[in-house]
Amino acid sequence: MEQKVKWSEFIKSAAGIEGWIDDDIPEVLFVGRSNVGKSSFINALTNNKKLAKISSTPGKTRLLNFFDINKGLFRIVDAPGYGYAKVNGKMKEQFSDMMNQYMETRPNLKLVVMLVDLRHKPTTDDLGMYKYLKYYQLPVVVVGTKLDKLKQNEIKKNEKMIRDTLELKPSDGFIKISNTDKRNVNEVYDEICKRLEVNPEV
Ligand SMILES: Nc1nc2c(ncn2[C@@H]2O[C@H](COP(=O)(O)OP(=O)(O)OP(=O)(O)O)[C@@H](O)[C@H]2O)c(=O)[nH]1
Ligand SMILES: [Mg+2]
Repeated sequence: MEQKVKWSEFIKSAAGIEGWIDDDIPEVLFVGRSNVGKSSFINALTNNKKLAKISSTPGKTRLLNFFDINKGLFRIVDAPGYGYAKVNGKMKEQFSDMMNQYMETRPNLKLVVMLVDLRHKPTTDDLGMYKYLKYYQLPVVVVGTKLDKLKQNEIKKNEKMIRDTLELKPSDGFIKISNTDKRNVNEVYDEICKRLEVNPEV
């Protein structure tokens, strides 16, 4: 696979507004259920297995993690996953406060990539997240992960199930990927660059 991301670097983690970076670089927020493959995607895209931590204990991180892509072309913001049963009420509250604050007030936020597992019907949490993004009129690209786990005859069927369940708008992109075999990972990069109106060739 051609390597489109020539440079990537972990910048910092932040729990709230005091940790955000004060500049004009556009940010792409990655949201999705715990275990869907947000961190794996960041590693697949950057061809760096160690960049984002792939956690064996989901629901542990409560921070937003900022990554530089191609020296200031844009930043990826990796968010903790939602829908993890073991987080208690207090942690859930902290999570949503942090996420709401970021999504509702961050001027750098230009695009949200929402990841869903291609094998499953979107959950109530997924629906809630999608509705929330629409309510705040945030541009969304939906990325279906774990394409490698689907049988050929499930691909179209599952895409339709996800589109119908979320009631996807025609303006929202939908890209099916595998972080394992890297199928369509570069397509997500191209779509991000298109939405941000930045030059993908660096
Ligand atoms: N087969 C397959 N496995 C994947 C794919 N993407 C991620 N995984 C696996 O799914 C598990 C969770 O991946 P993560 O990238 O840590 O998921 P996450 O969304 O960052 O999870 P949280 O950080 O808990 O929110 C890991 O075991 C990955 O190896 C994929 O496209 N195909
Ligand atoms: Mg993660």
